[in-house]
Amino acid sequence: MKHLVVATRNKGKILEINSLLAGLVDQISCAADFVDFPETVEDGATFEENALKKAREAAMFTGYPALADDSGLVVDALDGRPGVFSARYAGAGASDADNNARLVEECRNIPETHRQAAFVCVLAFVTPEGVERVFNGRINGQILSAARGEGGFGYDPLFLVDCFGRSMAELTIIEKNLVSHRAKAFIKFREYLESMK
Ligand code: ITT
Repeated sequence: MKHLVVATRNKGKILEINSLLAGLVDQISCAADFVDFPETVEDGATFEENALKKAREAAMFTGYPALADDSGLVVDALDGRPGVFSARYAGAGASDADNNARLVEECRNIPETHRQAAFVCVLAFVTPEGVERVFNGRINGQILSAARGEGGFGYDPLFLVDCFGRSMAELTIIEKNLVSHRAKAFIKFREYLESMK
């Protein structure tokens, strides 16, 4: 593919996505590369609705094929919260630190045996000609009582990755990109693009 717009402003995502797209796309642009790139209102009830909305607006605005990532943390004992509200769990404009503090607080009384959670990623690919596809990825883990590690972004320091026994923030970006929710969705996107050749 010649040119793909990645409809995100999240710097943590951009870092991971650039390496997940390696060798697949000649030129990658993101929201920050355009003046007045649309600020999509993420009012969908599902990750898929929000991902499609972001990708449609980006494809329409730029005239290029667009990829949007809507992702978040789903905690079983919190009835799936923060879910689609992951970016603003502690309120509009909340920082990662604010959201993590709220998560620690909400999980305070949940015993270690009941802290199952998952990171979920839905990628939406939309072209100006009207092609629309979605790809899903998920990784299971447990919510930690206190932050561990310095890597990644968002809730990574509070998410113990089952298959590594380390927090997501204790993984290198190479390790995270082997197992993450985002990586799994990108494997499906890569297969789709290759099947289109
Ligand atoms: P864009 O909409 O511009 O892509 P955003 O940060 O608002 O950026 P989302 O609406 O998809 O993105 O919200 C996802 C939130 O879920 C994100 O802000 C993190 O708090 C969390 N999240 C998603 N993927 C994550 C990951 O790999 N590690 C840690 N937290 C993650």
